[in-house]
Amino acid sequence: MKECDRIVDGIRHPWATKDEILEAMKTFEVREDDVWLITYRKSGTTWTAQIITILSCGCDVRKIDEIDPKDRVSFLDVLKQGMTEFAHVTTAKKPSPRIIMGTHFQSRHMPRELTTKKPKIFYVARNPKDVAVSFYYFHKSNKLLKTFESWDEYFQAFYDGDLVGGSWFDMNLYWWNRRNEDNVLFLKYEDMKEDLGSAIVKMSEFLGWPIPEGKLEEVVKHCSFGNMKKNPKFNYREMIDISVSPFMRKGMVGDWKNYFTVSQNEAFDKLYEEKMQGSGLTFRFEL
Ligand code: PPS
Repeated sequence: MKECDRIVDGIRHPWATKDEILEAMKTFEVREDDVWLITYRKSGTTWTAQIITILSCGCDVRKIDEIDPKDRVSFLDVLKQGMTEFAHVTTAKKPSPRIIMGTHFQSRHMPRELTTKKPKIFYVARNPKDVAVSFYYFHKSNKLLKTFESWDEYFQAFYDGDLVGGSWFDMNLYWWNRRNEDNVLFLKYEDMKEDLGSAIVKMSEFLGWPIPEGKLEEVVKHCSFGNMKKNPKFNYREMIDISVSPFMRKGMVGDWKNYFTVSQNEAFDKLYEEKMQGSGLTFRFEL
């Protein structure tokens, strides 16, 4: 059954982001030795989470295969099906150092202490046109999100920033403006796609978790789209109807060209220019 989403403080939230969660974020305790992964949805969360987890296991890829993504990725934002306790309650009880993955809150709803404490924060950004397409399929296949009648209807909602999680522009510009803080690493999906090895090295240096000699190639292979797609753990069957669209869909840069009409593309480019003007934040829309 598809449940309804709703607007709270001007931002659309999925049904699974309960009021209790939004309230708890105001006082959620952040620890200086936490590692956080923050993204706008469909920007490479699962991919980056996998890399961080491998780095946390000393790059032993056999160890990671024993870990279920559900057990390591603490999505604070939602009460998932089958969960008996809110993720923020479980996470508060975890010993340090905690790895807190997959938080999609806009700044006004994220834990307030993320502005006063200095945990390591990864922010991953992806060009908005590919995010839009990926998110479209996520709406179609996700058992709990609204299905749009058509791509055109969906495109308008994305353009208006009226999807769950709010505006792509607001979230990405907020974190871009914090990119120079020494505890923030701003990554781009397209850079990871172009040269995953360099991105992994950067991440390892940021964390201070070294890659054992000779292991980098193995980690790169393990985190390739083809390899992750083969792994049934990433189908998230309890949430996704994979007969509609798999979670690991295409994993590419430029798929938007198959969906944006010429007029949608022109309208979006105009909006993009207006919103991004003067920010210095740029994206590649093809590789
Ligand atoms: S979510 O639901 O917000 O957590 O989704 P998220 O994980 O952020 O994004 C899903 C998209 O990332 C792609 N993906 C990858 N691309 C390249 N390489 C690897 N290893 C990889 N892993 C996941 C995934 O396929 C989704 O993008 P699309 O364009 O839909 O394929």
